[in-house]
Amino acid sequence: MSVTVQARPYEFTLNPQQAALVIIDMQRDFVEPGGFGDALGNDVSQLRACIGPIGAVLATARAKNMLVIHTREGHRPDLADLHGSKHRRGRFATRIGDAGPMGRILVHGEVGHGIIAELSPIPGEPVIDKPGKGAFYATDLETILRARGITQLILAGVTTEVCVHTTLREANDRGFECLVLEDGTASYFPEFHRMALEMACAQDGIFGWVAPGAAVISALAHT
Ligand code: C5J
Repeated sequence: MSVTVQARPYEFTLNPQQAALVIIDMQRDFVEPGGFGDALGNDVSQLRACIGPIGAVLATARAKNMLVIHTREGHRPDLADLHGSKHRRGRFATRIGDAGPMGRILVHGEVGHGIIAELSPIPGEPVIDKPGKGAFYATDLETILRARGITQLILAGVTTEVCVHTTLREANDRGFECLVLEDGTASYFPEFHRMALEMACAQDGIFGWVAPGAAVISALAHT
């Protein structure tokens, strides 16, 4: 049974059986002091605003038995999957793979690489480890989605204009219908967040739809 989500630029017809909630990179390395985001000179407190709204949609998705997928950006301990171009970029004192207060920055298995406690995956929810910004690049995400018959994605996480937008674009080109949670995403730069959302739904939905978490929750209440 499909339901209608009040969204921009117009209503989104959501079919919960064919939809997945994809929560992107809600890792300590981006959200907490001492991680990758902090090492790049960002005010990581900017990202906390999206935790509550994501948690609310996550609870509803679980209650409605929707597929929930989590992603984590990071690299193998030997950094063999880290492009030199990504490793070298920027003039920062701390780089990917260097030791920090939460372990080696953006490295699998380190404390900082983990998803924040508030949004921890539960058994049965696939966790996708991705070396790039987009969740489709060099991962099995598309295989998992196709195997479950998923055609629609509700995108949440951080950061709006980087990993969320890259994933949105990848998904759009692969034929998935995407809705971005406007309060379930965040950026270190509020104006980038706002513009990334505008870009997502400009031109009558060039990449998809944008809606607050409450609109998704209220639509799912009818299922
Ligand atoms: C960044 C991400 N910003 N998850 N990663 O490097 O958006």
